[in-house]
Amino acid sequence: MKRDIVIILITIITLAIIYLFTLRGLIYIHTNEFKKAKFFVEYLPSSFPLDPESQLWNKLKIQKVHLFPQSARIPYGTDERDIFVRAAYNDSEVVFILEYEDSTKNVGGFVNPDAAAILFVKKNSPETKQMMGYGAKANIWHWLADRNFQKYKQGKKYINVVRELIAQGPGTQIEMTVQNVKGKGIYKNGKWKIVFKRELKSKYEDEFELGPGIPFEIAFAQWEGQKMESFSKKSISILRTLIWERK
Ligand SMILES: [Ca+2]
Repeated sequence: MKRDIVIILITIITLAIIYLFTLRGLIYIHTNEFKKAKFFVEYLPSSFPLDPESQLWNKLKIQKVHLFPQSARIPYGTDERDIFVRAAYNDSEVVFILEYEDSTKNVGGFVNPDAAAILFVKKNSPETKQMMGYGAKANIWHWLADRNFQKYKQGKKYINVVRELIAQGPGTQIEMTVQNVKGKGIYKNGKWKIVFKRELKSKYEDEFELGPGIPFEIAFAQWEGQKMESFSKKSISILRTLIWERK
């Protein structure tokens, strides 16, 4: 009996030590990445198609963005993942092309739709965590595979494939009354490729003006429909400083 208690105690202490080291490691990774993280938008003097497979995107550098399971709010995210992002602006528009592996094409039905999002928040705002803004207004572009299917496969032209949202902390997101982000996703060879596009100029009160000289931070999120992910059950990146490059 006494021996059993000792074994249980040793097991608990060992697990506690492993947990603390893992946690410390994660905090270290987050802190270090947070300090140096940047995301680049390249100047590309061309009109931007909505086609995720356009050859034009090959001119842009691909940036790997690591995602962590959302861990601040129940239900938590499930996985660490990588997505690959290209981005460009011209004199009137900005475009982001997201690409990531997904072994299942989920466009609704019995499971949730696959989805991805981009968040913008003004730099040096009160600390913004977990994608939805935190004491500071955020703009969110939320692409959904079911809407994508309805628009491009079922011909429902009036559907916005990307929801443009405003948020000021988790659970506060509301859809803007004017929707200005266009999007299109293609699923091929076990990968989603998604284009998000918007005019740099703001067309709505709470919509941010984007472009060089305006300091912003950016983050990305992804939901795997097959794992019934939606809302806070997602994988998210840390915030990165948005750099508008002009060579
Ligand atoms: Ca999926």
